[in-house]
Amino acid sequence: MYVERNNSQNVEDLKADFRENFGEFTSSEAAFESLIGFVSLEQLYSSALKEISTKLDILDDHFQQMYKHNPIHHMERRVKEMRSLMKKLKRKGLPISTEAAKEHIQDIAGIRVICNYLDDIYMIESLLLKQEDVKLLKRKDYIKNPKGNGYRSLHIVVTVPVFLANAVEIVPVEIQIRTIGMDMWASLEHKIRYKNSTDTEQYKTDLHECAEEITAIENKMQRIHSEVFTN
Ligand code: 0O2
Repeated sequence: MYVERNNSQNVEDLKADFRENFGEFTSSEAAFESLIGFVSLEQLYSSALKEISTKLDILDDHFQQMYKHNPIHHMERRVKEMRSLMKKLKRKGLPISTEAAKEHIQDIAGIRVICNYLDDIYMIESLLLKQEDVKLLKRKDYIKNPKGNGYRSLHIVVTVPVFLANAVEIVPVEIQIRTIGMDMWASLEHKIRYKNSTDTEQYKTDLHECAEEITAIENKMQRIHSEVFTN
């Protein structure tokens, strides 16, 4: 099952984003060209997301057929909003251009794969990386090495070819693979962090404890699941 985070912006939002960054362009024609470029970029990265999602769907279906187990609970995918993309380019001191975005930003296309059990995470990763058209660019294992605040998730950036009418583009996709528990934790922590209120500090310890408790429960459930269903 997919949850599509629909980031398509309306015309007024697009105009506002461009007005904000208009100083970067030498003329209105250059700004217009750039706008067109960003719109095509969105389509390219959205196609890459479809390619990766289909691969993951096929793996999940085949796993169910072979072992009566679905490793994937659900998936969420999104193309980064143009506004956040421009902000990220600025933050990194890069020009507001599709060339800079393509070269330096690896999370324009993002997919979150929510798995049922801990072992499913690494199994999905390994099956995906075995596919010869999928190449690993970057890997961060925040499960083996959780972040200080308790955040856990496996992050990989892979490239996948997208076959267009007149070319083949090799497009990076960021994949975050995590369990239902890790996802529940990350959603709450993200919401609290972006609430921007001064009293969010007080939840840091609680959240850290939650992360440890979730880890303990997930390890226990993994052990039970493996004992019952392996053999
Ligand atoms: P959004 O809205 O989810 O896209 P980068 O920032 O990508 O250039 P880096 O350091 O490689 O560089 O990023 P990393 O560590 O792989 O993490 C990027 C994404 O992971 C974040 O995206 C979050 O989605 C998620 N993430 C990382 N750390 C945390 C955390 O402590 N809490 C939560 N809830 N999520 C985290 P963005 O861009 O922040 O936002």
